[in-house]
Amino acid sequence: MAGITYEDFLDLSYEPDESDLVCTFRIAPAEGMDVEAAASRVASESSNGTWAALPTGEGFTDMGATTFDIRGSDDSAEVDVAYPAGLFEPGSMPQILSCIAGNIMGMKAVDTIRLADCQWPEALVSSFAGPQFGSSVREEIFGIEEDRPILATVPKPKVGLSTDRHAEVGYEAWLGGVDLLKDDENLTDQSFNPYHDRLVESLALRDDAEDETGEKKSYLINVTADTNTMLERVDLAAEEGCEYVMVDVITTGWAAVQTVRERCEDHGIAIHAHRAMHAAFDRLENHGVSMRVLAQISRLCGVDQLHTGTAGLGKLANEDTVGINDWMRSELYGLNDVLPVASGGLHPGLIPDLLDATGTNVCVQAGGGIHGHPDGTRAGAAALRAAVDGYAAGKSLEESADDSPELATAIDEWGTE
Ligand code: CAP
Ligand code: MG
Repeated sequence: MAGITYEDFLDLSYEPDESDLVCTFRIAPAEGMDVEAAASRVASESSNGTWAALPTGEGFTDMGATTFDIRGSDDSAEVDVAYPAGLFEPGSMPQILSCIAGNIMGMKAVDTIRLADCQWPEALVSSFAGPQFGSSVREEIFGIEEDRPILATVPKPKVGLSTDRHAEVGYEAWLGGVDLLKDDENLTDQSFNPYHDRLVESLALRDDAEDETGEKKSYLINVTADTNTMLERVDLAAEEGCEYVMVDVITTGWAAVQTVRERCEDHGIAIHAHRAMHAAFDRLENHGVSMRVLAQISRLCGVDQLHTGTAGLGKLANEDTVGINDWMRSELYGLNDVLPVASGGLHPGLIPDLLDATGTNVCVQAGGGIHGHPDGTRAGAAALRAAVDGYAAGKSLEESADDSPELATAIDEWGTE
């Protein structure tokens, strides 16, 4: 029977149209499957094909994708697939992902498959809100003029601190020199530290910290929840005077992120994106969805700052932090950039290596590397601040430590690696 078959999805002479979404996949074909057969199945299953030959005819518009480049062998290859614009619902990240990162991830035709990169066409990019502020949070919220990163901290232990104690830890960190207090990912609205109490108490101490230091301080509260609850939390945060909220973007889901982004614009507040669970998608190099693509999705959906790792330093595995950060700053049809957040096992002794790799237009976040300081949170924050201020002033870490006993103690405690 005539109709759509797998062969229809492979055309190595095809040149993508500028309205196409082009995706690069890394695939390992299943045993006995040659790379062309596997690659055509990727384009088929992710657009309009299936395992059986299908009738077409009247009342049918061809939304088929085309595999147009294959680099590699039957064991492992990089494959470029072009998707026609009409396949996608503009502005719907769930619909796009159901195509390009959907059934194909479990297809038996491949042993492994990774969505490694996307080139987004203008029409699709323009259908998303994109970041409201991006890296301009540094000037717009904090008015920081020096060439230094925003400094953030998350109270530790992650959960279990009472509201009073949590707010007090934040206050100490602000006084020590941190700009931004952040909730941890698994702290939302639990009985030991309810959301609304924490919001009000933390902001009261933020105001005190601003008066005492003469610097702008901010608090980003974790609003992550089901979408309706999250919107209520955003409204409360804005009413009480937050400039930011934190959303755990992968666990909460992209549709919710898009909805929260709209509500945040109503209030003019920024979104800090935490990325718990990203490693379930991106840690295995040959399978899943790369962090690079997750960062692209985050930017389109409109977060202002996003965790992208620590350039190999610290406690967590990272995928190409610097390359991802460069992409987040790259020109994308006028869409705002995203401020990268470096976090995960950071401490003051790592600052020079970190900032050499990432530059200073970032947010640096340290939890254990502040609150684990032998002299407490305020000293830990002062140590981190001395390290970044020294870096911005062109001093070595040792020179900075000469002027900061807190930094000297941090280096004694944790070293510089
Ligand atoms: C860091 C952190 C962050 C991770 C997120 C934590 O604490 O608060 O959630 O850094 O990782 O809970 O581990 P420490 P990533 O500073 O004490 O390590 O940025 O890689 O998504
Ligand atoms: Mg955390």
